[in-house]
Amino acid sequence: MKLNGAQILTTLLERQGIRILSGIPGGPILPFYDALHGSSIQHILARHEQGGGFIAQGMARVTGKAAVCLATSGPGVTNLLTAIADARLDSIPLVAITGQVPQAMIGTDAFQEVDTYGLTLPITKHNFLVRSVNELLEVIPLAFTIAESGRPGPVAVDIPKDVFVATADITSWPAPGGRTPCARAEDAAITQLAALIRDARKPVLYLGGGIVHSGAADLARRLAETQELPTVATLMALGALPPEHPQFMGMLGMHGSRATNTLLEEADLLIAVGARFDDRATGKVSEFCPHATIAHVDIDPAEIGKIKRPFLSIVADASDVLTRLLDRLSPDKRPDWSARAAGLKARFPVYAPPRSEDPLHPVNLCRLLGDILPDDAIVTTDVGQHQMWVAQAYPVRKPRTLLTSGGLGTMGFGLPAAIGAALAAPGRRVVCVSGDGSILMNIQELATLAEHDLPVAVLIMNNAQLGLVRQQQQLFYGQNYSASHFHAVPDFAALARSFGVHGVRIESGDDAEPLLREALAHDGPVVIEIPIHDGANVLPMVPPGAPNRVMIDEHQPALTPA
Ligand SMILES: Cc1ncc(C[n+]2csc(CCOP(=O)(O)OP(=O)(O)O)c2C)c(N)n1
Repeated sequence: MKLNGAQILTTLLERQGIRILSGIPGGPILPFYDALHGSSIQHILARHEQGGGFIAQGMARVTGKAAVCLATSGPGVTNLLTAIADARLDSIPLVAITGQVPQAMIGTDAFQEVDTYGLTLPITKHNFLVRSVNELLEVIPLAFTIAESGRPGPVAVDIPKDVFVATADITSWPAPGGRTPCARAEDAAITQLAALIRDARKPVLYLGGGIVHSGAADLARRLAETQELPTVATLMALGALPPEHPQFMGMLGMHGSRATNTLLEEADLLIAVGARFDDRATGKVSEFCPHATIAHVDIDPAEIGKIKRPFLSIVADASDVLTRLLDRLSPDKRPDWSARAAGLKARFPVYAPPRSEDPLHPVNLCRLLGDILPDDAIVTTDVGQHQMWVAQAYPVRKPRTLLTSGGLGTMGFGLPAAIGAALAAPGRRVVCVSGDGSILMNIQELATLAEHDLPVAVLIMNNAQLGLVRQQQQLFYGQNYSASHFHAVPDFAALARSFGVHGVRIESGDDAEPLLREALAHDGPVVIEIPIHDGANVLPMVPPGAPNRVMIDEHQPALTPA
């Protein structure tokens, strides 16, 4: 069968099981859009390539499967870079397919030519420049295999226009790519880890995003239960254990609770699984878990010893390690340590004034959202104070129900990621919690949302500020508020309506609960703007670079600058 490159790519993606992809067309990639026209694949027309990239990320983060985004050469590619880099830092399987000028014009400063290969090299797990139509048969399945195998990540595939239009005789199709099994952990290492746990008096289980990627949350919960292990999570692992679980201590690090960070100070064994000792989690690394022996389980050998040298390391899939570890350990009790953890947890809850006094306090709003939404609702966030309030106070009960830009911390992530989540999980309620700064970074995707009439609610906590910046300036820069306050803030409800999206504004004197319930009951897309105090801070907070025991909290709200 004679097919051109665009038709071959379309068939390869169909055979991969791709049902939906997102992007924006342009010259060099137009042959592919032409082929897509007759395909079963639904194309979501984003309004900015970064939006398209985050729509794909939303799909990938909900399903765990690689999702696809498209961009044309030049500005299409440069617009997409942030979403690719974001996927790299959070280990999200993404296949970014980009059009390139014809090969004969590469290197001539042709119209809309950029070196996509060069630009994506440092921000992808792997990247390809396809040089012939036959190469597509090898490269496309391989791109999916690389994106999903081991530690997931983004793969960029740059395809020159002449490759799209060249033809080839196809006699057979390659098998679709996909996750390949990784090497099993050594028996001896698992036995050693079991012994460390058995001998520990004050062990703590430290879960990172790898637990979610590996689908190992249930195994981690069983380990925590059978061994009485107090368990802490990074931002990316929230949902691995439900917040009310007796062993769950919440998020650690810069905005973790005093209870969590204090417990880690006392631990004698730290079992890190799928976690990368990120600086937001560890604080000053040399003083992180000062009394603990460290065991580090990670699928990526590059993570072992990158930040903290472990006593024992196991390079393997978390599911494999935890399954075999559970087989080796009989149930154990640590009543003193459990009581210490429970006591700290009870003593240092996340601070909020009583709801009746201050229903619009952001922590109370996040709790209220948790009361209203079903357990399987998907919450996305943007980046800033609102993100941290969600992490601290919204009850994330299941893996893959909180989608947030953890590693890159990209403002503008939330709305398009919510669109992707709604596309990938039809029938589920999706809420994007955003700030008045972040939402403007991809506000154009309200048009995409309106076009597809998806059940996405966008809740904007409006403090007329870049709140997290203002907070740092208040605490660490002598209240020198440089470029953190907005003097022109749009009417977000009216803006939403102009996009064809239902818009609601809750006023500060309103009874928030019934209004929020009513707005969230709206079937289609809705934007809910809520004014919040412009002085509210995310507390506790560990000053950047300080050890985690140095926490500013509501009793000590400000520091003078160094
Ligand atoms: C693309 C991008 N630019 C800049 C930053 C730095 N930054 C981090 S938080 C923040 C403020 C976010 O403001 P807003 O979205 O209103 O949220 P708030 O903190 O007020 O809740 C800024 C500017 C960033 N994370 N991402």
